[in-house]
Amino acid sequence: MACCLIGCGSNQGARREQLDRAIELLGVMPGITMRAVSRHRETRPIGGPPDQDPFLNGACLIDTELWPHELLGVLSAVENTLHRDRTERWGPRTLDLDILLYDQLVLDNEVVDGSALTIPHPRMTTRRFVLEPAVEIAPGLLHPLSRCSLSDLLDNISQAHLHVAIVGAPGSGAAAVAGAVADATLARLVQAPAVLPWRKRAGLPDGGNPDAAWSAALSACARPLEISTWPDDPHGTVADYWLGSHLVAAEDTLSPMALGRYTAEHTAVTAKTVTPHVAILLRASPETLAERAAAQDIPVADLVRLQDRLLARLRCGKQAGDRVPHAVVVVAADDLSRAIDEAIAAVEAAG
Ligand code: A4P
Ligand code: MG
Repeated sequence: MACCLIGCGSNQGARREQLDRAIELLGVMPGITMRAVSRHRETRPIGGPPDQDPFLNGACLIDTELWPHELLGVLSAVENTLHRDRTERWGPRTLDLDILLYDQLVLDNEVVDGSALTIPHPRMTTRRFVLEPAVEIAPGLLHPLSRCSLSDLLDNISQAHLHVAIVGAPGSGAAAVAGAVADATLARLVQAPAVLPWRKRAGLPDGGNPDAAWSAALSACARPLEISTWPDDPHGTVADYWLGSHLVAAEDTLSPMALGRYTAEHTAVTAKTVTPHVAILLRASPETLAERAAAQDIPVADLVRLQDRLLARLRCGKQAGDRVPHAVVVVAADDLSRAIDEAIAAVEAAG
């Protein structure tokens, strides 16, 4: 028996009746026991076509004997009964039922019989319209990647000054995405004052000391994020880098002795800085990474490994230490304008 959290939304037709009917239908399905239902809240549409009507969003908690893909099939059947139209992604809908959590299971785009499933729901950690109803019925439920409770995740996006980091391997477009997110949300933009010395693994062109180059880049990038000088930004802050990337890249580059020194320095320096509440990781396909590697004259395997390791570190949540952002959204970065739309939607969803 698995305990599952389901997100419910509607912004077309008789929204409240459709949501109530969906809950009723779910509760009588074989293999499902309804445990708790939140109240419905009106929310403004995030992403998708402009001029959509407001949503009603809620959540329910079920026990189920169904496997994840069987449960997805049941949710789709209930959506279809209530006349769900799937012509447009993030388009208006009579009913949307998403699996948010399925016990502590983690699935990354697992395809069974043509339908793909990602659990936990990949965009839930920055979505107020998901977390508020979820916290109402299951505040202590643990999100298996961040290792945070739902209540902690809601607190995390409810900061007076949200700090967002756009993260990616070199050439991922983080600067362009951060600039566009800052423009759209009126957040203050923090641009990396120094590049990661990661590309210099084969030796510094100027013959300098590689350890010194790593330290210099770290302190230059830490300075704008220092707590002591952190200004009050009513619309929050967006940085086009994350200091954790420096450590991930160093682990892949420095000798064990140099890495030991650098890790201690990294811990001391980052302790004085603001940890991002939200990270948006730009993930490119192997084909795009190959193009970028060629353009930057870097072996493609290095770029692939760095991206994988960044993803792994961010997905460890609290297990990787308390300086890892609690909300992480992975955005496909092959098409920059689409990545920008997704990143803006992820940040706006917190508001
Ligand atoms: N899929 C993968 N993982 C899951 C999962 N955990 N739960 C696949 C459910 N489905 C999952 O979904 C597309 C495909 O996602 C499915 O075939 C399934 O195999 P869909 O419901 O047909 O289409 P969609 O909902 O338009 O796409 P998506 O990507 O699920 O959208 P989201 O992220 O659910 O966002 N604003 C407000 N205020 N309130 C909302 O409820 N919802 C959305 C939809 C956007 N903006 C919103 C709201
Ligand atoms: Mg959906």
